[in-house]
This record gives sequence, C-alpha cells and structure tokens, in this order.
Amino acid sequence: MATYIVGDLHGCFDQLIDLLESVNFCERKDQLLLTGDIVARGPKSLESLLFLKSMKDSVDFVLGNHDLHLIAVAKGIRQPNKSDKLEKVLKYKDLDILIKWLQSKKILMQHPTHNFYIVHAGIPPGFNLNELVNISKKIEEKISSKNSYFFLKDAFTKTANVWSPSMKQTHKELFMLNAFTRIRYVNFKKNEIDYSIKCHPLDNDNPNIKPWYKLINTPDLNGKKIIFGHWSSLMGIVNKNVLGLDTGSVWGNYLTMIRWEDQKIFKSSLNSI
Ligand SMILES: [Mn+2]
Repeated sequence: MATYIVGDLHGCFDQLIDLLESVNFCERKDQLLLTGDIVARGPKSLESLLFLKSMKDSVDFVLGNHDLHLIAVAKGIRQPNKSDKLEKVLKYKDLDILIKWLQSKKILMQHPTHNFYIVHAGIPPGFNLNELVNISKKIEEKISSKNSYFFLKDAFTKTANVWSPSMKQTHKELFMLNAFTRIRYVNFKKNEIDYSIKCHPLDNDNPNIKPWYKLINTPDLNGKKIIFGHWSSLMGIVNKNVLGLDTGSVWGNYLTMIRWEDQKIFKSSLNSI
C-alpha cells in the first residue's frame, strides 16, 4: 500500500493517467491524494472529475480556488470565464451530483497516519495549527451545508485581506477560506495577504512582502509538513516543512507526484498544449 500525492491537475487528465500507470497504481491498495484545482484551464476537466469520483475511497483531495469557482458558477453565484474551458462540465447531465460531491471535499486535510496536511495554496502566518484545523472544519461544514449558497456568495464578495485578532468568527472563516485556497505572499508589516503578486520569490523585491511559508512559525507545525499546490512558478519542493507540488502541467510543463513512503518524486510527460 502506497500513498501518492499529485499537484494541481487543471484538467490534465492524460498526464494523471500517465503517472498512475508508471507506478502501477492499484485502487484496492493504494491511495491517491491531490492538492486541488482539479478543473479549469486544461483540456479534460470533466474527464478528470468523473475519473476521480469513480475511484471512490481510494481518492481524496482538497478544494482549490478553481474548484470553488466551478461550484459558484454552477450555483449561479459567479459567471463562467471562457479561458476556464468548463463548458463540458457545466453541460454535464449529472452536474448537480458532481457539484455535491465537490462540496463534500475538504479545505485543509490532515492525513490520518502520515505526518502531513494538504491545503491548496497555503496557510496564513499568525495562527496555530489547532486553530486552523478548527476554522477549516467550520468552513467545510458551511460549504457542504444546504445553505452553502450564502456562504459561498459572501466568500466571493466580502473577503478581507487583512487579519486581526479581534476578527469576528464569520469574517475569520471568509478570510481563511480565501487564504487556504489563494495565498502566496504576505505583507507582514500590515498583517495583510497580498493576492496581487504571483512571481517567483527571487523576483520579488519588496522587503515587506514574503512568501507565506517563510513566515509561519515552524514549531507551531508540531513536526507536521504542509503539502500545497497553487503556485506553479515555484516549480516544486520548497523546504523540509513545506512541499509545493504545482509544477504547471497546464502551462506546458509536467504534473508532479510524490510517493510519501519513500519520498520518491514522479514527473509526467510534458503537456503538449
Ligand atoms: Mn489555484
């Protein structure tokens, strides 16, 4: 039995199959986890969703910003973008079943036996893991609840980039959902997440702005590692506490997968878009 974790899929279904075949992935014994952004931008979002759903308990993933966008479009909260290439998903006959299944997915996933968490983008500094886990559970309850429409609508319209200890619970949940699924850089002078910069850290020359993983307090992680995606310009692993797996398959690069037990890294064939 092996645990495989794959970076941002973005509809790169052929690259996923390529990786799973290369390790003889066995649904009965192995587990496949993903960092989210299963859909959008790439060619085969619907195929990716249907395939992962068909694998039932051998697959799990956290929601990424693009997966949340798809849920919001399906619920009439947001408008679809042409560049997302989601037309086939949105026309799928059982779209409501797919969306309900997506709504049951986590935002912050703790592996039951291995020492890691998976989150799509990252975690904001200044919060301990227990607090983050508690808030993520509340967010997950709201996303999967009957009243998800109102929470998701607020999530796309009322989020703050600045955090403060006096934040109300509802605002904290909206702030955190945004952070978990979109964070890259933090302005630590202002306690503010800066969502406008996407460059590689070597190209950032503002000394008040640092990647989130440079600002988290490592002892707060209690020896756990954070596995994330979302930031393709990092092109992979960052340091011994945080592992980035988004290597921009959808932008013509490759999909990355790690086998947790021996930390072996697998790269798919290049995406010929
Ligand atoms: Mn993303």
